[in-house]
Order: sequence, then C-alpha cells, then structure tokens
Amino acid sequence: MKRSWSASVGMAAGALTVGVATLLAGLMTQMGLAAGTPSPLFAVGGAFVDRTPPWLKDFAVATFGTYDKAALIVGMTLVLTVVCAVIGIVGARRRTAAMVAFEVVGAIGMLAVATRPHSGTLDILPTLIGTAAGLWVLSTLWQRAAKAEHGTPVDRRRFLLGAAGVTVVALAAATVGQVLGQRAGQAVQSRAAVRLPKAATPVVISAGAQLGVKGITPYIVDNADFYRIDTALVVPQLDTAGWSLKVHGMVDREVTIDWATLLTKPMQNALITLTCVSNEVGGDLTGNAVWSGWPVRELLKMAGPKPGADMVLSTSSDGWTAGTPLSALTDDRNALLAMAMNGQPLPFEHGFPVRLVVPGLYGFVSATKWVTSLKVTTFADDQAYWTPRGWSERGPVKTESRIDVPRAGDRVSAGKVAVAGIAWAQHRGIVAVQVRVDNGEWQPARLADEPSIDSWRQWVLEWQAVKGNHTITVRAIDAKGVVQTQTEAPPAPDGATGWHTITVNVE
Ligand SMILES: Nc1nc2c(c(=O)[nH]1)N[C@H]1C(S)=C(S)[C@@H](COP(=O)(O)O)O[C@H]1N2
Ligand SMILES: [Mo]
Repeated sequence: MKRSWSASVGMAAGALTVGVATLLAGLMTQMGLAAGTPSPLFAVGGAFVDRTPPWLKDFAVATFGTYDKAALIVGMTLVLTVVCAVIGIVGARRRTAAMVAFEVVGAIGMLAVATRPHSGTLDILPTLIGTAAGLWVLSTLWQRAAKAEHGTPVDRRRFLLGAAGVTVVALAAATVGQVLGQRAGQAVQSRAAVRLPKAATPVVISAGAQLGVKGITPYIVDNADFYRIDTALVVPQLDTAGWSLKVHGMVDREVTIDWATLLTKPMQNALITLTCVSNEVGGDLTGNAVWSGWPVRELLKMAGPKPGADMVLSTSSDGWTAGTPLSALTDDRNALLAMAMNGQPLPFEHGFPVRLVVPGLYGFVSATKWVTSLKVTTFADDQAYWTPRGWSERGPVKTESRIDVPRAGDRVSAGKVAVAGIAWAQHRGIVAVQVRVDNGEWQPARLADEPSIDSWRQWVLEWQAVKGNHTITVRAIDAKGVVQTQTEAPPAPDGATGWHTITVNVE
C-alpha cells in the first residue's frame, strides 16, 4: 500500500476522533452536562501545562509571548498528526497492532479528561465516542486503500474521496464544537461572576401565603422546577459583557443600556406568576417566583415614546419577538427588566442575563428572554412571532384555578380530605375560590394570604368524603368580580378556559 495513503488513513481517523470529541464536548458544555474540560485536545494541553517544568514554561513564554497557548495547541496537533500517520502506516501491514496503538492514544485522551479539575464521569464520553469513530474510519479506509491499490480508478477515487470527506467533516465538527464550548464556557463564567445589588424594595411573603397542605404547589417554585417554554433549540449563552438592550423606533431618542449601567439602577423585587398561553385547564405551564430588576417603564421614559405608539416589540438574541401593549409597560405595574429569579442570576434557560416579566400578560406577549431590543411601534405596523402563527395579538391572563390535591384518579379514604390547589388572575387578584362536589352546591374554599395580586393564591377546602366515585370541580372569582368561565376553549388563540374537574375514588 502506498505510504502516503496509509498515512492519510491514520490522519483522517485521528482528525475524526478529535472532531467528534470536540463537537460532543461543545454540545455537552452548552447543555450544562459537562463540568470540566471534556475536549481531549484541551484536556491533554491542560495536563501538559500543569506538568511543564519552569524552564520550559519560561522558554515558551519568551518565544511565543501571549501566543504560548496557541503554540501549545498547534504543537500538540502536529504531534498527534505524526503519531496518527505512523499508526496508519504501521496498520497497512499490522492492523491489530495499529488499532491497539490508536486505542492507547484515545485512552491517554480519556485519562487527561478524567483527571482535569472538576471533571465529572460524563466528561470522558466525547473522547470515548470519538475514539470509536476513529477506529471505524481506520478499518473502513484501510480496506478501501487496499482495494484501490490494485483496483480501478473508481476504487482509487472512492478511497481518496473517503479520506478527504472524513477530514472535512472532522474539521467542521471540531470548529463548531470549539465555538459552542468556548461561548458556553464564557457564559457560565460570566453568570458565576454576577454580584446582584440589594433590592430597593424587598418582598415580604407572610407565613399565611402557604397553607402547608401536602402535595399542593409551593407558593414559590424553585428555579430548577420552573416550567420552561421557548422556541430555542439551543439555549442562548450570552455573557453580561456582550449584552446590551437598545430602545428604538417611535421614540424621541434612542437609548442603549448595558449590563454595568443596569446594575447601577435601583433594583425592585416583585412576586410575579408567569403563565403560558398554551397551558391547558389543570395544566402545569405556570410558575411563581420573586423576580428582581429595573422597571422597564423607567427605560422607556428615558427614550420618550412618541404619541401614537401602542406596542413594544421586544426581540431576543435569537430573533424571537413578543408584542406588548405599551400601556402595560408604562403604567404603575411591576413590568421588569429582570436580572434575577428567586435571588439567583437568571438561569440560562430562563433568559440570562436579562428578560422581561410583565404581570397580567401571558408569556408569549410579554416575557421575552435574552432580550436585546425594544422597538416602540404600533400593533398596526408590527407583528410578533406568534401572531401570524394563529395566536392572538393580545394576551391578558385569564382567571383560572387548578386542583393540586387529590390528583385526578386518586384513591382516598373516607372522612376528612383536604382538597387544595392554586388560583390566579395576575394583576387583578383572587377574591374567592369555590369548590363543588358531584354538581352539588358551590362551597367557599379557605384562601391563603395574597402577598401580591400579581401572583397566584393557594386555597383549600376540607371535604367530608363519603364512599364512592366523586367529581370535584373548582372555579375562581377575581377581584374585578369576574367568575372563571365554564365555557371550554382550547389554548389557541388566547388561552384555555373551562373548570378544572377531577374524579376521585373514596374507599
Ligand atoms: N426569547 C424567547 N423568549 C420567550 C419565549 C421564546 O420562545 N423565546 N417564549 C415565551 C413564552 S411562550 C413563555 S410562556 C415564557 C416562558 O418563560 P420560562 O421559560 O422562563 O418559564 O417565555 C416567553 N419568552
Ligand atoms: Mo407561552
């Protein structure tokens, strides 16, 4: 077999191993699955740096200056290329020995990954899968090379195209993985470095806001349990240094605010329940949290909306848009440029570094995550993401209630049973919740405290359960006197309606 051919088999296999491993490492870092340095090239590089004797370090810095790390990566790539070329050449005669040598190189990569600081058990996966891909390339291309040697020009072309194709794919994968991993790494560091200012308006949650019923939704939902809805296939990984928000359109003057400036503004804390318009009756696409941020009305005031404007089109870094009535962002409600959720910098999935949260409106018309632009405009001139897709232009939250316990289909013992759940009518407030068993009389539920009219409210009814199957129905009445409608409607176009009804079996 031609030496250059067998060498290129080894090099293509090595390239694919690094490419696949780097791509998977980048994806894992992006998804928050990797803790340490799952990319083998960087792990080996890091391990090498840690063990470099001082004289060599000094020499490297003196020779390459600030390019010392780039020089290291280039150097390692060259060494790896030569090693793989040799493995390829050896493999032309001694397949098994070459395969074992390749596995040893992969194992060195895995060892380096596993011993990096903060490494988790999952971190070696990219290198493991990459090595398997490399072994597959070795055996496939050796076969093709052997056939090409005594074969037709077609066989030769098949081999050369195969080797070139693998190398191109490998380089592309490595590049994408590197960009993903680096950006994600930067974003994670940026989020970890955030120091939130103390809020000018702390929220007070009285003990009476929680009824303490077993199985009821907690008044505040943990960030990790909070529902997530968005169109982003890959969670945007922004960092604070690169973030800014521009107010433009129908304004007296354009204003751009960056993270450092936002941090100097008096931060408000607010209890706000977020609800998705796609939530079915009884569904769980709703959550309550303490949000901290600067009222968006203050920023809009700086820009000076022009007369005639009635909508703000907010855009996220990934191009998603929401159309919010200008009035909801300029009246006295706590519409926030939120920087924190339950005292933590926003989780990436919930909009880090800054998102909008507007009491009383469904998320799809208000709660833009990763927000980077606010265009003051009109409903006549601009359309938000979901409007041409069959959803309403406006999205005030409807008065709703949900039974949390017992669960539908539960078996319970006869006697006292706590029927409990939550009700919400953001920015209006809940004044009553009523429960009905088997189409009997509506009975008033006991309400928990309501620390904010922008949040949901817990309720409970002590029910004397008697044997048999029973249906339980709930409805809420909001502070405007509106009784939750019985009329059943699907989520599209502007929110589901109907009464949440469950059946339980009492024994
Ligand atoms: N950038 C962006 N922001 C978005 C969305 C989106 O798709 N992209 N979805 C919205 C919808 S429909 C809802 S219900 C809320 C959900 O917010 P959460 O994921 O933090 O619970 O985010 C809103 N903000
Ligand atoms: Mo939503």
